[in-house]
Amino acid sequence: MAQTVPAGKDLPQISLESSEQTISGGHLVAKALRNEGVDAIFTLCGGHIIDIYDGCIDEGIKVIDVRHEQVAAHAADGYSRMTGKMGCAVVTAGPGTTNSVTGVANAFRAESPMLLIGGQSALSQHMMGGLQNLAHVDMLKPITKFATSVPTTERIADFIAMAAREAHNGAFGPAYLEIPRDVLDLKVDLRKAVVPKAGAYRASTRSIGDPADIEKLADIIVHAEKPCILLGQQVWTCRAAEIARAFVEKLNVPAYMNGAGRGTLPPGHPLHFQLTRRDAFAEADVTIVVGTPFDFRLRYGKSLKSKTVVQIDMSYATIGRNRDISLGIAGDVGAVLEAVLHATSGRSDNGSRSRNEWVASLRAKEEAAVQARLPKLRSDATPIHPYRLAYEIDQFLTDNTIFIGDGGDVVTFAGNVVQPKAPGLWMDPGPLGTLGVGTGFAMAAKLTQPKREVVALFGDGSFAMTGFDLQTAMRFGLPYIAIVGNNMYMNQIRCGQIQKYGKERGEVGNYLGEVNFEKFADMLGIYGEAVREPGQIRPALERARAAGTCAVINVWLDPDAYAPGTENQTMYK
Ligand SMILES: Cc1ncc(C[n+]2csc(CCOP(=O)(O)OP(=O)(O)O)c2C)c(N)n1
Ligand SMILES: [Mg+2]
Repeated sequence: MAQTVPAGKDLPQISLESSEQTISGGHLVAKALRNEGVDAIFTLCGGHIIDIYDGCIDEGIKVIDVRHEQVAAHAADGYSRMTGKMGCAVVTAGPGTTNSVTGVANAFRAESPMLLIGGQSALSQHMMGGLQNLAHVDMLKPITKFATSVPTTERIADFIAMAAREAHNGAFGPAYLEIPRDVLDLKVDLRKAVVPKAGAYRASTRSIGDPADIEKLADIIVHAEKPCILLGQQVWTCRAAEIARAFVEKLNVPAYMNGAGRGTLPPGHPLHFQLTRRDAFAEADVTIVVGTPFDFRLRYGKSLKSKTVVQIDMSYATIGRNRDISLGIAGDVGAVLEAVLHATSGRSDNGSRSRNEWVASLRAKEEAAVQARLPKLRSDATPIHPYRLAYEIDQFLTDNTIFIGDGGDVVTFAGNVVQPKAPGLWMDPGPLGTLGVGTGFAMAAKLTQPKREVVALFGDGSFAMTGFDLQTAMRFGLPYIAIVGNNMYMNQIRCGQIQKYGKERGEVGNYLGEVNFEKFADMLGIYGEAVREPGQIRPALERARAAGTCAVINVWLDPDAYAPGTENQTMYK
C-alpha cells in the first residue's frame, strides 16, 4: 500500500549534527522531497529555481528537464499515479508556472497527489514589478488542495511536509508551493531549519469509515439478488485491486471498471464485464460505486437505476453529490472492501450462489455484444477504421505493457476495445479530458516502471500539443511507442459540429492537415513508420517494439468514422 505508509520511512534520516552548519533553501527542498521518497523531479529551468537542482544533486534526485512545463506537470501527475508517491514538478516563476497550470488542473480532477514547486521573484522586491512576477498562489488555489507561498527558508521542508499532508487528505490531489528567490537561495543555520522526520509527519490514510456501516453494507450485499459493482480509479490509488478482486469473486458480483480502475480484473475473468454496463445498471437491485464520482461519466448518477445505490469513496465531499444514495462510506476503498468482505465471511450464506443466474444472463448479453462488434474490429477497410487500430493495439499489448490514451475520438474507440491485462496498466487523463497528457505520462511511466513496455495512443491533434518532449524521453533513455491515430482532424469535435451545422459549416476550426509524423521520428533519430493498410498495423508495431527506442507509428485513419460515444456526444450533456 504505497500511499498508506508515510513515504520515505526507510530512508536515512537527516543528521542535524552535520558538519556543514548552513544549508540553502534549494537543499532543504531536496531533503524534504527525499523524505517523501521522491527520486526524480520534472522541470524546466529558470533563474528562480536553480538552487533546487543543486540540492537534488546532493540528495541523488534525478533532474529530468523537459521542453515545456505542461509536460513536467503531466509527468509529475503520472509519477504519482505510478508510484503512489508525491510526483514533483519544479518550474520557474511567471510563464513557467502558467505553462504548468494545465497539468496541475488535470491532476486536480484526477485526484493525483503531485506537488508543483514554483519560483517567485524575491520577497525583497515584492510587488515592485520583478521579472516573471505574478500572483501564482491565487491562480493555483482553485485547482489544488493546497497552495501557498513559503515565508522563510527555515520552514521550507516543513511546508513540503504540510503540502504532502494536504495532498493526501481525503481524496488525493495536487499541492502548490511558491518559493521566492531570496527565500530559496538564502543559507540558514541547519539547526534552525524545521525538517520533519521522514515517516513521522503523516498519518495512515486507511480508514474504514463507520464500522456500523460496514455491517450494513455486508447485509445489503449478502441479500442482493442482482448486484453489480463499478470499480473506479481510487481502487488503483488505494492499491486495492487484489482485495477488490477477492470481493467480487467471493461474493459473485459482476464488475465494471473505469479510468485507472481498469485492469483490476483481467480480461477473460468470469466477472469482468465491459459492454453491458447499461444493462447491469438498469437491471441491478444493488449497485456499489467504488472510488469514482457521479460525474458526466455516470450522467451525474442518473445512469444508476437500482433501488439500492451504495457509494464508497476516499472523499466525504464526493459521496451523495448529484444523486441520493442508500449508503455512503468514506474511507480507503481497499480497507472498506476488505472490512465488508470480512463482515460477510461470518454469515451462514453470503448469497453468492444465488447470483449465478444473474451473472450468466449478463455474460450472455456481453458475449452477444462482443460478437456483434467483432466484424468492425477486424475490418479490412481502407482508409483504416479506428476500431481496427484499437483491436490491433489490444492484441499487441502484453501482460507487462502500460497503455496510455491521449486523444479524442481515436481514444474513445480504444477505450471500448483495449483491455489492460493487469492493474496499473491503464492511464488516461481522467475527468478533465486534457489533450496532451500522453507525452508526460509516458515519460513518467517508463521512468518509474523501467521493466515495463509503454505504449501511448495519441490523436494527431493531441500528439502535436506536447509531442516534442518525445525528445526528452529519448534524451533520458525512456523509450516508448507513440501511435498516432491520424485522421487529419480534431475529429471528436468535428463530429458534433457537423451534426449541428452541417458538413460545410461543420469543418471550421477543426482541420489539422496531412502531417507525416513519422518524419518527426526521423528528425529525432528514432524509429518511425507510416501505416495505411490495416494488415500493416501489427507488423509496424512489432518493428517499433524490436527497435527498442522511442518510436512513432503514424496510422492514417478514416476521418469519417466516429466512435458511438462521440456520435452521442454524451460527454457534453
Ligand atoms: C487541451 C484540450 N484542448 C481542447 C480539447 C477539446 N477536444 C476534445 S477532443 C478534441 C479533438 C482531438 O483531436 P485528436 O487528438 O486528433 O483526436 P481525434 O478526435 O481526432 O481522434 C478536442 C480539441 C481538450 N479536451 N483538451
Ligand atoms: Mg485527429
